[in-house]
Amino acid sequence: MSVNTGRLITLEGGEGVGKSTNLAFVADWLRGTGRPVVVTREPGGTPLAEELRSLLLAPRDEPVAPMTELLGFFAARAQHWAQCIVPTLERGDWVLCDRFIDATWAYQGGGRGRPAEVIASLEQLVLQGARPGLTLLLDLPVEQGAARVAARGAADRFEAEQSAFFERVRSSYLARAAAEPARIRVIDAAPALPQVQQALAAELAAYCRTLPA
Ligand code: Z5A
Repeated sequence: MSVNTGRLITLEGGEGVGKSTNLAFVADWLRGTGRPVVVTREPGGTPLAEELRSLLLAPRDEPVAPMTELLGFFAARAQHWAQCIVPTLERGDWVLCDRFIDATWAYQGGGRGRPAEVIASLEQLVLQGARPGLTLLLDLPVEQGAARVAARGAADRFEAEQSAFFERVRSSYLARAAAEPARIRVIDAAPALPQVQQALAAELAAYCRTLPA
């Protein structure tokens, strides 16, 4: 399956960087330029993928084997890709996705230490080489992200991890951005929201200028 992913934009980053907060801003910015946008998320984005999300994130007594977790994220992604993302792109609309393939590289690769060749082969199987046109990576020191989410209720299975895990996730995201600087744009998520959103708007404008009219 080959699909034009120029209209697929993803938002990435560690916990508490402001992805959910800024998702609506990015969607509004795109809609303000007349682009129809479907906003979605991973894991999730279809009824079945949302069920898989609940299974993947729920705290549980039984240890989750790293391979089970990795395959679970790809199972949810395969469903989301086939049933939501590809049909949306094929009809010419935009997709704005809260987390996508880079999260697997950062969390299961960097965080959990799953081998790169295993992730790469699953990525190839599910996405067949497709990558987002633009990835906005919100970056924040781990302790600042943790402080922002501290007020929230019960932690999910990932939020319960130690800071060393989130440091590996952050390093992995930044390494990917360094390797693909044209696609993955790093946004400093530490300043006040208006400043972060100004930076997001500048990246979106620059990206849209590169596309055919
Ligand atoms: N996961 C994975 O392991 N592998 C995969 O392939 C995929 C996902 C796809 C669920 O993700 C988990 O799945 C995730 C990785 C794993 N686990 N973790 N951690 P999620 O996206 O649903 O959950 P999340 O990362 O935990 O999201 P989050 O903690 O809600 O972060 P956020 O959406 O980036 O933050 P926020 O809710 O927008 O903002 C947090 C607070 O900060 C909030 O009170 C805001 O008002 C405040 N905020 C935001 N921006 C600012 C600024 N600029 N200044 C001050 N305060 C701010």
